Amino acid sequence: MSTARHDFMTRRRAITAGAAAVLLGPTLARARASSPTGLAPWSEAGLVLGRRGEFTLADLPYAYTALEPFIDAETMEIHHSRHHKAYVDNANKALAGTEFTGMTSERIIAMLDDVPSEKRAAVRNNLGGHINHSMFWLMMAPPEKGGGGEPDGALADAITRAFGSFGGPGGFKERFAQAAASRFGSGWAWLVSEGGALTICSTANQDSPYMTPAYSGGCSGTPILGLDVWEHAYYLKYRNRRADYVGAFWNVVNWATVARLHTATIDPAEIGK
Ligand code: MN3
Repeated sequence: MSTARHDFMTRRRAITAGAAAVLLGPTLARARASSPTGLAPWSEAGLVLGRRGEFTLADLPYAYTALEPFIDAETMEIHHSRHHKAYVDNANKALAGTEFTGMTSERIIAMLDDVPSEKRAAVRNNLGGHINHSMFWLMMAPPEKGGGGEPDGALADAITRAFGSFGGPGGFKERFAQAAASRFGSGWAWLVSEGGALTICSTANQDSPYMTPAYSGGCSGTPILGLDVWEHAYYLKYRNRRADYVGAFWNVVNWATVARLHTATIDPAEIGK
């Protein structure tokens, strides 16, 4: 690996590990204090490949019914307890006996070229699915617990700088919805940050902005907001009306979490605070 490449990967790993720490917030501080394993603190939430070679499926931080009527309980239950669980189980199968023990999911998917070729597709799809969904659940909140509304502070300023406005014509919401609508088949729409500068992009299947551009289709950076546009995420309630699901999503976006993730991409010293 060249020095420049190595520096890039080291920086990238520091940033991605920090994003996981910020997502989990105070839980991590408790985990750090009590963890007997010596693993990174967010291991308690399943984002580190444990010494037994296993990721775990964390409980949602709210009930399956909590995002009603915007996202229905049956969809949430199937999505989390079956789809996400399958990604966890299959990622564990693929990574069993490999050298990645103790690494975060974000770090492993950022180094797919280092994964043995016969396991690479399984790791890309299933570990990608695990990290994407782990973040997705935390990027939403019930409206009575802070979901919806609009961002403020530095995040609002960055959005205006990048897209002209939050909700105006041609602004952030319209462009993000367009990215979600135009992703053909299954995938994700993302708001990503590089050093605080924001872009909107989308990935296919379970590819992630944490992956290198060759895998992410050029949608790279630290994801701070993601929307699952697989049919399993909306079909029970919205049928083929993906745009209606995207419209409903704005009612449950956890902007406080998005803002913390954004801050961490500007100032890594904020990591873990
Ligand atoms: Mn999904």
